[in-house]
Amino acid sequence: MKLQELANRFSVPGVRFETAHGGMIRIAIETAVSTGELYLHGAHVSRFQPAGCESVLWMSEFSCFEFDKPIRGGVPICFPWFGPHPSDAKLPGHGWARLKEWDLVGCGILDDGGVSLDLRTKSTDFELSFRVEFSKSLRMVLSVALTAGAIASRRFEEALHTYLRVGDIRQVSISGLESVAYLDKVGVLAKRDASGEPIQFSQETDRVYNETIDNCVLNDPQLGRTITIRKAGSLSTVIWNPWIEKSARMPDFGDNEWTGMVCIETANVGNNFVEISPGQVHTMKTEIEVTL
Ligand code: TA6
Repeated sequence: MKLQELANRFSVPGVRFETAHGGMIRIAIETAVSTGELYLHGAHVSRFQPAGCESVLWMSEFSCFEFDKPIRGGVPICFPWFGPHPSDAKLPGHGWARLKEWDLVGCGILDDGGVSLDLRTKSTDFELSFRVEFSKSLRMVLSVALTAGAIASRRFEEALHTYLRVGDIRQVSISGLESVAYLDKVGVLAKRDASGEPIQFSQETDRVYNETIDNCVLNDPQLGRTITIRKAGSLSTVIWNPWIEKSARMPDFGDNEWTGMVCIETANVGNNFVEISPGQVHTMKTEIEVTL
């Protein structure tokens, strides 16, 4: 749907449709409770800022805005696999959902004056719905069903790969996963016991915590805030900071940007894959809330 059609069909106070980087259609939200942005490319939330707070999501200054590439930062939707494809290296990392042009199918005003957006996309096998609520907090709901006529169940992995802005990664801590064992993906894949303490960062960190329904709290002394990441329908949480060498290897990630971000990803990956049968809908939710 073109810009003018969108504006005509979804005329809601505080919602603006614009052509942004790379000619991509971006939805800009500006209300009394928060501001935000979402690209139809990948249904990619790229900005969220509650009133009275600094921006919450991190975006790379070097992100590509090309239709065959993912946007770097914000909240990429990883689906139906996480990381490299298990058997075909030619397929895009983290699946195809973040490379699709999603359709906006709904736009409304929330009780608190925020804005809700409803987006959809599909493939041969799956139908995806994504609801984003730009409220005092950022709420995202990813729902997955099999396409009509499916006769067999199918498995998938998924992640809302949220990039959060931090003052300095070397000063932050993440609580909520102290009692959860994890898969360490840095170097040789290794299972690690629960650390028993909040996560702090002094090197490249790439961890998959499985069998956890716990919320996480990011404590950022430099920005003087905590960010709570709540979740439902998710058994995995992924924690990532690329640190120095990996940042330098990524063309869409500035060499010095690693100090200002951390990923806390609400997911179902690895042994926590999801399997749904025809007629079933699986929903994964996350809420990101800032406390000053
Ligand atoms: O979620 C962490 C991770 O799987 C890392 O291993 C790193 O590859 C990151 O995702 C970013 O992946 P991308 O394909 O977006 O560069």
